[in-house]
Amino acid sequence: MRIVVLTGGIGGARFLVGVRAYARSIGAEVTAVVNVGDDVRMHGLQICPDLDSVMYTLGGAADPERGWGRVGETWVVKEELAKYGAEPTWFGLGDKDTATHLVRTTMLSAGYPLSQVTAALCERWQPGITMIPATDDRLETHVVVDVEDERKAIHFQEWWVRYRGNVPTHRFVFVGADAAKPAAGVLEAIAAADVVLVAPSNPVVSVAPILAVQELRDAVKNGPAPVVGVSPIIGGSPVRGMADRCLDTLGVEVSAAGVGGLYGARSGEGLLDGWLVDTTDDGTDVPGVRVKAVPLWMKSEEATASMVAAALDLAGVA
Ligand code: GDP
Ligand code: FO1
Ligand code: CA
Repeated sequence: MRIVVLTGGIGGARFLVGVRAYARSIGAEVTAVVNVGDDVRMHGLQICPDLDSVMYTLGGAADPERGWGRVGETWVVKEELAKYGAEPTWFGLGDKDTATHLVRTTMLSAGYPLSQVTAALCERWQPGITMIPATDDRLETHVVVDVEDERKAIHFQEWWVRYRGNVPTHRFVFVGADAAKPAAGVLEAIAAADVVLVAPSNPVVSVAPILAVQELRDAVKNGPAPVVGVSPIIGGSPVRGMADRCLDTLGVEVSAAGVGGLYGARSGEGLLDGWLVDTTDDGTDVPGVRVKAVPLWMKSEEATASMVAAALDLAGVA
């Protein structure tokens, strides 16, 4: 069996730990199509937070408390940059993490596409799945905000890390999405998939930028594989992260029904055949979509693998 997962960073990475475990138990192959909208160039380095969250988590090297970056990280580079007054000082580059960005930026500068760079980095981390960025082209999430009485678009990282999303926020823009093509291998993986899973990732700033690549979205929507999503919202709570702020901006209810409706039914204008919600959200209705309720707290690899089994069951491929 071939499983394709559309994923963001921390939530998606934890989900993929369960996907990998379940896939191993049945001899399935897993390809993760990873969001690049969070990517940013800082201090001359290309930083890919969602790719790195997935790579470090599956490589057993992620910091479990912070969720992003490396466990056992040190911050000498960050302190030294601050002593030069080198902006932005609000963004932290860990020393170990910096080595990843150096290798990545060197390879990109030499002309390798991000998909090949990612494959090269994964030779070290052996994530046990195939990781592909949604696109090799530039695609960045920017956020239209009001700061100091001025309306402007800032990078998603500035919105989240500098302002913690606590600024009047109007909309999210996926800069470059119109021209972006799926990265090498993405369309092939979707065409060969037995099932496409949408991870319990942030629907607005992790999954939407992936689907903003039109050919990628069309391939999922019109492809042969059933599409099942997993709700990132449990009992009206985003568990951790900023999904509530993002959904508020879109005027979408922070609920399993709200996010399910945002993705919509594949039989209509949307994407989903099935929608997995938590047991506290049993009774959730998404028109045109099969909904099933199972525990969705990713508290262990086993618990998460059970979610995956339920998702494949809902897809009719278990
Ligand atoms: P990011 O890119 O690092 O923000 O991570 P993702 O977008 O992949 O995932 C973040 C989302 O994961 C959050 O908005 C939460 O809604 C969701 N999430 C985190 N932990 C859990 C969990 O245990 N269960 C479920 N269902 N969702 C979770
Ligand atoms: N998050 C923070 O809250 N503060 C930081 O200084 C920070 C730096 C950083 C560096 C590399 C990286 O891969 C991620 C980093 N993050 C940081 C996490 C990141 O801002 C977001 O959590 C994700 O982009 C959301 O998916
Ligand atoms: Ca993200």
